[in-house]
Amino acid sequence: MLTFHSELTKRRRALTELDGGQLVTPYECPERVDLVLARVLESGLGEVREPVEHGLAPVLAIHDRGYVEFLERCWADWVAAGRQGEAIAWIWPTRTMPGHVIPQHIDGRLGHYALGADTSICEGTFEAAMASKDIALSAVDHVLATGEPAFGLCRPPGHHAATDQFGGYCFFNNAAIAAQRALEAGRSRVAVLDVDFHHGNGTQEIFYARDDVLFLSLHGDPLHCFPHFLGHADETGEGAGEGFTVNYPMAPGTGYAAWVEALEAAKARILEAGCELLVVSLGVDAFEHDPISAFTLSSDDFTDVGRRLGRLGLPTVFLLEGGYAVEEIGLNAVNVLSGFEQP
Ligand code: OKP
Ligand code: ZN
Repeated sequence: MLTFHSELTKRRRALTELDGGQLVTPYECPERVDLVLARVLESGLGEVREPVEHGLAPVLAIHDRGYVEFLERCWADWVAAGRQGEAIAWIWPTRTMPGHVIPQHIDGRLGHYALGADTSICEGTFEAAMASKDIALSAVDHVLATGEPAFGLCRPPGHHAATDQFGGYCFFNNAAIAAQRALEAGRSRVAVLDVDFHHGNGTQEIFYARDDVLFLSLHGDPLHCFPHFLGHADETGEGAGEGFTVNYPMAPGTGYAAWVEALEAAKARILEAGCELLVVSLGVDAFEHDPISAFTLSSDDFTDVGRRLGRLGLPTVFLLEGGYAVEEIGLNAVNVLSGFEQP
């Protein structure tokens, strides 16, 4: 299958992540892209292509305009405020102080548009996020045009990004942007299957009231795992979207036997709903040695995941989300893709 890749994704090279009370070097680092690309080339998966620029229109089909403008200007505003470190949100609207006006000050704007403090904004973040969504769009365009599968080597990831919030290393919701693209190309229903260890809160929020996108997520139970405030099994959609959000939260320590049962249940729902295209939010942080996750999938299990997805027989676009065991990120991601091609 084709891989879409761009060096521009590496324009984001954040230096700080607030993690356990310390500023650490971010887990979501540009080297992840090089390592996955190296494995794609080594495995002979197929041709690697540059994405086509798609501009902002497909972003604005999903995200709030004020949010997009905030992301575009954030770094300049932060520097203009005389700040030394990277832009990190530290005050939020809360239950007791909800706020009804978007602040003007960069600190207030950061809190308004951030869902957590884990994700610093640095120079180049907007450009990398633009490249990442162009990769997703080019990959889904290829699937739409040919019916053949494609892999978008997206970075930064997207599934935590909501209509007007960034966080969890995500800025633009690549999977949501790709799903919307498929609808606009005439597909009547699209499935977004999120196999990243973390719940895809952004994708869920974006499509929660809609029945044209079926969102399904296999993830660490939010009682114990990031993002903590969304992803429970009783969140099933609202209004027309009732029944079109499906969550499979699983306890930390969950292994492949239980995980794959959830995967098969998700596959059955995708077929039942008559989805015409599959977007896979492909995080490989369910891996046993992932440093920030808690499932125990092996590298061979990822091959089996791909094989099982291949048996769905749907036009499929894979978009990279998480995966922080950098030694094995290439192996694990490409195992899914290779497994898909040998059902
Ligand atoms: C992004 B993706 C704080 C720990 C929490 C957020 C995890 C984001 C995961 N340093 N960090 O879903 O792989
Ligand atoms: Zn993740």
